[in-house]
Parts: sequence; C-alpha cells; structure tokens
Amino acid sequence: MRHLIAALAIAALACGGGEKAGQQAQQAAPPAGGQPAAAAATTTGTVHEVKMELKDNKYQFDPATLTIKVGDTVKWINASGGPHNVSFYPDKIPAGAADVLGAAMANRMGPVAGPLITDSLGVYQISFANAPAGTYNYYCIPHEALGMKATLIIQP
Ligand SMILES: [Cu+2]
Repeated sequence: MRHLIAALAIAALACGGGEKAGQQAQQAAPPAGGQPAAAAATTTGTVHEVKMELKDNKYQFDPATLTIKVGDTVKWINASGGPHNVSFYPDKIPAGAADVLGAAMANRMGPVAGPLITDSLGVYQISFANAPAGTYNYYCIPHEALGMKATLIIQP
C-alpha cells in the first residue's frame, strides 16, 4: 500500500512538473525580432477597454473603432455572448506588426490570434509597446461570419 501511494505521488508530481515546464518554456520564448526586454517596455500606462458582446442580437466589439497611441494597452472584456477572441487579419495590419503582436499576445492560437475567452467578464490584454503605427483590422473567430469585426488605429 505504501508503495502504491508513493507511486501515485510521484506520478502526480511528474504531471504537475511537466505542465509547469511547458508554461515556463512558453513564457521564456524570446520575442520575435530579438529585441532586448528593456527596449520592449516602452508603455504609456494608458489602458483602453473594448467590450466583446452580444447586444440587440448582434455580436460586436464596442467600440468597433478605437484610436490609441503606441505604448498603450487594450483590454478586451467578454461582456456577453462569448466565447470571443481577438484575431488580427495578417494582411490587414501594418508591416512589422505581426512580429510585435506575436511577442505581445499571450496564449495565442495562431500567429496573431488570441485564445478564446470563455469566462464571463474574462479579459484579454495586449500591450502595444513598440507596435508600428497604423490601422489594425481584427475579428472574433467564432463570430466573424456574423460581422464581429473591428478596427484599431495606432497613432505614433
Ligand atoms: Cu465573438
């Protein structure tokens, strides 16, 4: 009996350790472009909120168009009708933006696609530190066909 318990404990430890190691490996991945961390930390401290919602039978980002400055942060909130996500159109973002987004977006499902946010009032946040100025078009993967698309304008 004692051996069995010990074996189970070791198995549990091995599982937990494996997950942790995976997460650490993800976080430790160097940002694309190889910029030192200090250079990537040029943030303004300004945080903008965008709701992801089902309102009047319409899936939408609110506001659908948002203008921010380089270095600002945008916080998307799953207000209703989720799951939602934030997925940029690779061909509708400025040159060089994909590398910056790839490094700035946590838990990506694709090169410039954020994870599904399933929790009510769950949040997905992206820092646009060092992001190229310009127009970024994005959408929600589950609701793209239903018109859930938006525009982010980043000013220098
Ligand atoms: Cu959606």
